[in-house]
Amino acid sequence: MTAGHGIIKGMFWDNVDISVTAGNGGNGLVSFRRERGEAMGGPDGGDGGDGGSVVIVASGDENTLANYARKKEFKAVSGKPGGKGRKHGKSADNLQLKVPIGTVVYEGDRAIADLTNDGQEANVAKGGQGGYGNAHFKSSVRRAPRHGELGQPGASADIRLELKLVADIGLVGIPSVGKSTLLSRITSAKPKIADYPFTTTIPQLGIAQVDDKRFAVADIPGLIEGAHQGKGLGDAFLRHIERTRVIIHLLDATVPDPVADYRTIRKELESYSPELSKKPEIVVLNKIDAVAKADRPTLKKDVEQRLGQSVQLVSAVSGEGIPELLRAAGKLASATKPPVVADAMPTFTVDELAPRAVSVTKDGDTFKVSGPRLERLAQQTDFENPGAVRRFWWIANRMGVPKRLEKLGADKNATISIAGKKIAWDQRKLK
Ligand SMILES: Nc1nc2c(ncn2[C@@H]2O[C@H](COP(=O)(O)OP(=O)(O)OP(=O)(O)O)[C@@H](O)[C@H]2O)c(=O)[nH]1
Ligand SMILES: [Mg+2]
Repeated sequence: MTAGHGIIKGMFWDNVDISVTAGNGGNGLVSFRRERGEAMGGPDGGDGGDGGSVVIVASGDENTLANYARKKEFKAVSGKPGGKGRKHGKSADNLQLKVPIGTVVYEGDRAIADLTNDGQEANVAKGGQGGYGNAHFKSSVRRAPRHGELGQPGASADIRLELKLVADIGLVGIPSVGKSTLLSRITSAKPKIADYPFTTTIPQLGIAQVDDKRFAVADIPGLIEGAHQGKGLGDAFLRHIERTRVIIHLLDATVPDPVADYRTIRKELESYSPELSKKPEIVVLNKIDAVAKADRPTLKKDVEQRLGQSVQLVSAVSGEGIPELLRAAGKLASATKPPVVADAMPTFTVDELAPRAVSVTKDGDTFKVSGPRLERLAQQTDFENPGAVRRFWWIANRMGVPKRLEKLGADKNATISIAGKKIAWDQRKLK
């Protein structure tokens, strides 16, 4: 599946790669009150504001992913630094990226969010937390803390957005069997209809009413043998029926061998995905108006025998057999759960709930320390500031890091790498 193949085949953007970066947290301020007659007042540095996250939001107002076709990088705003007088820096707003309902968000091959409802959100890059100002570190024993925290960097991620229409019923078949004619018959959609193959180049959606229930029906471009290798319009459009509940497989009753067409399509469905080929299916012989009444029972029987399953006879043009087909499809759809691609909504930041686990490894002359909590602390530590360094090592000590460094043979000149920073290990700071 190539990204954005839709531009060639009719400007229907349904697959885009973008990169997102959240805003950094604002730095906490180190400052002291200045009052008349006092050499130095208490610490009054405020906390930094949080950076904005990048949030993908499903919206009924959007139909394609075209907004993401040209612009590829999206950055949320950073939080403001803390101010004097304990002034809290302003937190930044989240950057909201609107996408059509039915968009699946991928990171690599993993689907991380499946936005099937209007307003549903996925936070794909969490904004950095603001750092504490020095006022925060004041205590009865530490009246004049000279360090604050740096803001935490915003998370970033490369993600792929894929639009998969959310339909109950998907129409499949080789070109010109009458899929679009059927869609126009059962819904108010007005797809293009013509007697040449590949008339439909972009998926179409319509709503069909069956008794008191409504069903979304998706009409997709015709498939031919070798579609999974890119023949015809290829098979990438099948993603739009990946989560339909039911497939209506349309055959042309007027061709010499509709069963051969059936097998061709089944093979393509199977090579696209085993899940897709397992969906409940209704097989339909269309264009029955063009078959003499007397020949219809024999045709039905013959096809059913060769397929080993029942088929329905309809005419999308005259309307014959359509109510029966709709009722059967509606019943099957109601009885089948819609498949969900992904329902987890993780974010790409270090997990704050992660255990305090740290790992210490040796790589040449450097000692690598990793672990979500300590890494976050390191990101927020200004290693030029002695007070901040003391706090870092105090916490690292409680997590058992120095002991493990010693075990690996680190001495007081050792260089330690953590969260992309190279820091010195000065044991004296502990004592
Ligand atoms: N006689 C008859 N002709 C039909 C019927 N349904 C469709 N057709 C004709 O078949 C031709 C193809 O119809 P489409 O609906 O465009 O077929 P399609 O399956 O959507 O084709 P692609 O979009 O190319 O995959 C058109 O000329 C239609 O008028 C039918 O029930 N009876
Ligand atoms: Mg069509």
